[in-house]
Parts: sequence; structure tokens; C-alpha cells
Amino acid sequence: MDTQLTTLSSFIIDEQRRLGKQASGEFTGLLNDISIACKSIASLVNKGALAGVLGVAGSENAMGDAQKKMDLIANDLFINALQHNGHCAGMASEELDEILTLPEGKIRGSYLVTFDPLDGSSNMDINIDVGAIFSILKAPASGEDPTAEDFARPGVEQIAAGYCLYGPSSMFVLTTGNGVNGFTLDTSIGEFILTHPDMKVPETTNEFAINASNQRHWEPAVQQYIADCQAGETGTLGKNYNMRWVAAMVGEIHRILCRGGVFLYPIDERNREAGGKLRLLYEGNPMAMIVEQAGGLASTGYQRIMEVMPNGDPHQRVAVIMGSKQEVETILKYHEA
Ligand code: FDP
Repeated sequence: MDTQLTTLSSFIIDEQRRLGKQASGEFTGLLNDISIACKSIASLVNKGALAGVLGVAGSENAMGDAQKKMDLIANDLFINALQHNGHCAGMASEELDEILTLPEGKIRGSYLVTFDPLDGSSNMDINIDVGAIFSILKAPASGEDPTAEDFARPGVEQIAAGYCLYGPSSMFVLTTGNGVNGFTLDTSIGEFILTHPDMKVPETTNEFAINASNQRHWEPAVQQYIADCQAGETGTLGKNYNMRWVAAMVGEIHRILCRGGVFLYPIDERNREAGGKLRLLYEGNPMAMIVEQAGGLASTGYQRIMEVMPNGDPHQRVAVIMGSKQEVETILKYHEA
């Protein structure tokens, strides 16, 4: 029996010390707040119909997506976990129209948090993987309320990013800019335990993930790349490919961290004006930081995702091509042609 378990909190405290960071405990506290939101969500997702959390809420978010009951519950759980303890100064959520400042009387902390509280929520009612994604930025000046511009920072300025996958087991995957580590929720003690230290995306792959039903709308570069994948070993890429589509970005990126692959939600005719389908602050930037920290690449096809300058709209969209380094480089060559 292993008695030397590393919990998420003890890992963060050790890492902060190792990196010589001034340890006021605020950052550790913030991650603890986020992990509590994730544990509460995991517990409800796990109970599913028994907890009465399936089905639609009958409302839409700022992007016009129909909200599920669990979208709203997960959003409330994140807000509640973040607004009381004085670690966070403000939040931006995929489920809220505007950024959220704290109620009067609450201590404004040193960090901003953006989150997608229930990624892949269309999977919720069919008992397939969903997740949460978050990104942490420095707040402008301690004690003040942030504005929307304070969230409009490029991904390279993220202090930390992570996700929680609610799958057969719940996993919290985190980067603070020093590699990527994965923790599995031990429900019997209510703690995330380090089980996947120093996760690395394999450099090469023969697996791609894309919603192929959108094929007729893609740009020529992506059309050609996927056609060449499908041509297999007799085509120009010279190998047979496998395809997966979980329809929850957290599930796709977790698979890529575990065994390699590429995930594409590219620009297409319908989303060109918006910049893509997925959200820059809640999905693109945090997942790009995780994938890059694990040795992979993350691009729009034309630019590194983490260097995209936000336009001030917290719901800005971005094209996403990320995963195994060599395969993303191959896809980028199609975009140069
Ligand atoms: P969802 O809208 O269900 O939250 O966040 C966007 C996202 O899921 C991603 O997680 C997922 O990869 C993608 O959309 C699924 O898109 P399709 O509906 O095109 O399959």
C-alpha cells in the first residue's frame, strides 16, 4: 500500500518552493478553490440522473448556445468556490455574458480566473465525458475590481492553466508553466492524487480528431490534410491514420496528452468572421498552454494560439489545431502552401 501519496495541494506547495516563488499561499489557495469546484461538479456529474442534473435549462449563453442544467450548476459552483476566499479578483465564464466582479465586502485577490465550467456539455445527457477548463491571469492591481480589458491578455501571459476531466475517473491536469502534471480524484478521501507526473505529448502520431461532418466548409489546407490522412500509407503522408471524436475538447486533449494525436476545430466558411468556433479565453489559450508545456504545438493554422491578441470581447473565438509536435508542423505546411 502506498503511504507516500502526493495530493494536489502538497504538490503545488512543493512546486512553488522548488521554483523559489514567494509563497504567500494565495496561489495555492486559488488552485484549491478551483479543485473544490471541480470535486463538487465531479460528484454531481457522477450521480447524473440520480441528482436530477440532466436536461436543458431553457436558457442560452452569450454565444447563443442552449444551456444545460449542469452548465448553470457548474458555473455557480465555480463562482461560489472563487468569490469567498480572497484569492481571486474577478472571473470570466463561458456561461456569463459579462465578466464578473466580486460582491461588495469580499477581499479582492491577486488573480483573475477564466473558465468553461462544463466543456462538452452536449455529452452530459448521454453519460459520456465532459470537463472543466480554466486559465489564471494576474489581476491588474491587488484590491481593485478588474475590467474586461484586464482579461484581454494573450495566452503567453497565463500564469497557470488546467482542466478537470469527468470520465470513468475524474482527473485534474495542471500546468503552472513548468510542465504538466495529472492528478486522479480518490473519491474515498476526496483528494486529487498525483498519478501522471510530467505528462508529455508524443511528438509523432497517426491519430486525428476533427468533426468530419463539417468537411465541406473547411479551407483547402485542412481539406487536403484530411484527404491525405484518409489516403493512408499509399498517400503522400505515407501512413494509415485512426480517427476519434469525443465532442468534448477536454476528452480530446486528455487523449492527446496520454497517447498523442492532433485535434482540429479549424476556420471554416461559417465561422470565418468570428475567428473560429472555440473560445480563445476559455478553451484555446488554456489548452494551448497545457499542450505546449507537454511538448506539443498549438496554432490557429497561421499563428501560435497563445500569441493571438484578444480583441476585448471575452467570448472571442479562435481556430484550433493542436497536439503532437511533428503532426501539427505537417498541418502548418499545408497552410503555407
Ligand atoms: P460543447 O459545445 O458541447 O461545449 O466547447 C465547445 C465544444 O463542446 C468542444 O468541447 C467540442 O470539442 C466541440 O464543441 C464539439 O463540437 P461539435 O458540436 O462540432 O462536435
